[in-house]
Amino acid sequence: MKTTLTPAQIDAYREQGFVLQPGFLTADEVAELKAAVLGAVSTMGRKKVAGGGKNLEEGDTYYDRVFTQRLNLWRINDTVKRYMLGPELGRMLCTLSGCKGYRVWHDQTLIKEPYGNATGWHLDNPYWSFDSREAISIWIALEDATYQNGCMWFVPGSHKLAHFENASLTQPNMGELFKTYPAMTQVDPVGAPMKAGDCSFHNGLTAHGAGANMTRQRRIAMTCAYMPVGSTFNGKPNILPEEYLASLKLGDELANNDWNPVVFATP
Ligand SMILES: O=C(O)CCC(=O)C(=O)O
Ligand SMILES: [Fe+2]
Repeated sequence: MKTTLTPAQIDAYREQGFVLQPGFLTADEVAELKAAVLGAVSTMGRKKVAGGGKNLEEGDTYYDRVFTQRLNLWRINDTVKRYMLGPELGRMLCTLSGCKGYRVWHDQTLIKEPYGNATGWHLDNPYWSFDSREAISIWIALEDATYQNGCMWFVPGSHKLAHFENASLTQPNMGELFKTYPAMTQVDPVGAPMKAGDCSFHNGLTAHGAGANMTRQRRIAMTCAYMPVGSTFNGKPNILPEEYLASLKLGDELANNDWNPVVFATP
């Protein structure tokens, strides 16, 4: 795992709201993580959230055909946990943002199947149960991600324009987000093709999306979202387990070490 970041990458992340890390995983690491991800997915059937979260099932809507989405694989697979919750990765997040520590929010594999729908432009943080300008997601290509099969796209600098309002990902209009944020249309989006093993980091308020998969192969990605330590409950359920949700009051710190363990904290 290539965990060093250059000053130019850190500046790019802070200015543009995303950065690429080519060669993040070696070919052996890609093979190991991919096998673990696909193994975990196959044990889940149509269930979308592993390990006790909200009970969601895959159907056949437009959104179900954007990708095969399975969350919190780390809770049922130790290899996924070792990669996605490792302290070296956690340290990279702190280096990028300057935050003191991160907890895992949730992981998710996003497999854009052959002929899969495009991923509409959206922001991530507004889906989650905390509001932060410093949440970060990693997106790791486990197969080459290309313009043909639906690589990621980002709007540079959009994290500085965003607040906590979003477009719904479950409706099919790609550009819905820009009705809320017209200023984001002043900047050209940037495509991010990746080789298997490359990754990107994006801020939870950076506008991003992906094209349709026009090919006969699967576009397999493993992603994980991280929440700054100290973040507080904003009232949104997202995928929180019902019992935990019922115990939370607005403003409570999200500090459940079983559900959202710390991946890195600066001593
Ligand atoms: O993989 C995709 O198509 C979208 C990924 C995404 O939205 C994310 O990682 O936050
Ligand atoms: Fe996203």
